[in-house]
Amino acid sequence: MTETTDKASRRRFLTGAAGLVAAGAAGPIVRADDKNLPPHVAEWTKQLGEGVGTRPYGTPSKFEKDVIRRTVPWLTATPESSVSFTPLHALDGIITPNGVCFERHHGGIAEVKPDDYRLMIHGLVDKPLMFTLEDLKRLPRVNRIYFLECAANSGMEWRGAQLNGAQYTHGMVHCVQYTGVPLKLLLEQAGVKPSAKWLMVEGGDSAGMNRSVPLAKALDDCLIAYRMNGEMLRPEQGYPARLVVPGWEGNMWVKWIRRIKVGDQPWFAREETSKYTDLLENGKARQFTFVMDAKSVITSPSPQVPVKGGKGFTVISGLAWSGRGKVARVDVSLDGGRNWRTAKIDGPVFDKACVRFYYEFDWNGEELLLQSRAIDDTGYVQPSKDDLRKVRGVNSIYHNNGIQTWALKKDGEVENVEVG
Ligand SMILES: Nc1nc2c(c(=O)[nH]1)N[C@H]1C(S)=C(S)[C@@H](COP(=O)(O)O)O[C@H]1N2
Ligand SMILES: [Mo]
Repeated sequence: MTETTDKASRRRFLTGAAGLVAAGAAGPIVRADDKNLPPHVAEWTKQLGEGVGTRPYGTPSKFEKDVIRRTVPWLTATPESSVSFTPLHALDGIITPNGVCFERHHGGIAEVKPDDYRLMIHGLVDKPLMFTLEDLKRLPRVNRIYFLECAANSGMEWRGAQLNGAQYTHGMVHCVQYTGVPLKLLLEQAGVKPSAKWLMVEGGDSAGMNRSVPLAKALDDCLIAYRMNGEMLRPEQGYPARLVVPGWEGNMWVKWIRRIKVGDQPWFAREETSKYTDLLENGKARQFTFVMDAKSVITSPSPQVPVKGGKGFTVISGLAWSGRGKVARVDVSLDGGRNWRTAKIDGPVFDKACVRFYYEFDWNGEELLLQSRAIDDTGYVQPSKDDLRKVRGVNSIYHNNGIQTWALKKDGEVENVEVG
């Protein structure tokens, strides 16, 4: 077969197949270096691949090397007290792969030796207890899928559109399956005294991060988790054990957890009252804003993943979550919030976990203003950024769950914008 007839027959083949493919996705493939494309035998088909055991702990394909946690260097003074963001734009489904879960540390990653790990429970208890990691693993365990969102997620967006990418505007969230011991079980073993109302929870990192957690929450659904997505916690996520506080702000999910002191009032660590409050317009501050309200974001298309191939059949994909319960519905708008349509939720819907939503439509190639809003099973509707500013002002950093707008331009590029 000569080059010319070869190309011509392939073109005929592609034209014939085009009807099967959604509009916009297909087009004649004409490339100079087409030796890997049908009807040729691709280079990877002509030789044996690497054998088993050459990759004892697998990593993603080298062609996915850009799907990584990223930082915004100007956000913080030091990398030890900083944040890296989940590449939400490049993921799908509801589970965040362990290697790309965002990290937030105040004193760097503690490298805790598992044999030297201890969890102490003391204070207003009948019997102070000390658990080793092996002790924790001997106890009954549960598996739960929960999102974790830093209270500062979207914090740079209070005064207007800032960061160009879902990874940066919304990437301080992850959702994994935890395996661990219900905290209730440990507290029951210690025997909590009737006067007890609060726990002081402390981490073993150099920040000695500590937080006050109401006893009622601890007895309700908190876990001492030692696994995520089946494997042991990653060092970045608190190896070998962390507190899981479902639906509540990330700073309470103390990593490398080493101590729980039971008390009758909140502890209020040095940093806690000063930092984790929301400053309002009138100079007052919101406090005890533990729950993360319903929120959503379109992850694709978004600034880091423009629409390729022009108009035609297009899938909008996004994530929604609520710290108050289940996501009941997600709406999508193509016109900046004037008209809303119900999105399709696909995959499991768990309490206080992310859900994946899709909206499929035929893009006419005109500019659109893409938005999503989450509605949870308490009836709460995710507010617009302006409605949120009316009650909170713009001075706070925390708890920005306003509706995100992406402008989809005619050339397929996407930009972070605000609508009035
Ligand atoms: N010991 C300890 N626990 C910690 C922190 C910390 O710096 N030290 N950071 C907290 C904050 S502010 C958040 S948002 C979450 C982040 O969890 P991740 O790193 O698993 O994403 O951990 C929390 N737990
Ligand atoms: Mo956080």
